[in-house]
Amino acid sequence: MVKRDPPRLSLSFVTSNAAKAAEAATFLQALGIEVHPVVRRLPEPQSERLEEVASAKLDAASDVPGAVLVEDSGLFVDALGGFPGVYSAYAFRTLGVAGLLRLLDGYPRGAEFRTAAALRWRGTHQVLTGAVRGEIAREPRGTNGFGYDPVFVPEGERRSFAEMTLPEKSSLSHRARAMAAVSSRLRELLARPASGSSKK
Ligand code: ITT
Repeated sequence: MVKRDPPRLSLSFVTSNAAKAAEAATFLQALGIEVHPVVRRLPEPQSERLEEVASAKLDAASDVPGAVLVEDSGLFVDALGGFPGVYSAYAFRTLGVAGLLRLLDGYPRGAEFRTAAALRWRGTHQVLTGAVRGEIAREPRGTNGFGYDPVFVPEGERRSFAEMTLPEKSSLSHRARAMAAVSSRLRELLARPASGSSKK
């Protein structure tokens, strides 16, 4: 029997955030998917749903040829009714991690990090998600990662994401879970070429 190598998959990942691209690329490359970062800030609509924001970002990248991946992530804090959520980038620029900690002073610390990834693949538009529950730390800890990593402690861990190596963060993270879903969907689409779109 002739043994065939699995087809080589390749995606352009469009983002303004180099650290995010590096995380996604490392994770997907380990699964045999080549990732080419395209550094660009895509317009984001005002929406309450990460999935809609990710979808709109993908539409805004219509000039990027071939298979294209974008994602939108957010930190949803229970005691703040899900804030900063879809406003996480704005809250990070304005309040910063210190401002978030001040808002949470005296409140329960439960939170969830979520990613919605939107993929354009052979004319289809797919939206896949990943999430991780955790807690907001009392003070920033660690120097790895980016954004809210110093204050997010994933469930079952004592260390913040910023105290973990990239492989450790990727064994648990919202982004890695969304990228794992992207990889599975790609394999399904390759096995059974799809038509139409799936936005879920
Ligand atoms: P894009 O160009 O891809 O939109 P961005 O940095 O604006 O890049 P998001 O809107 O998805 O990305 O991110 C919202 C905010 O959440 C932003 O301040 C990020 O730094 C932060 N963030 C996203 N993923 C994170 C992660 O894995 N760990 C810590 N902070 C994260």
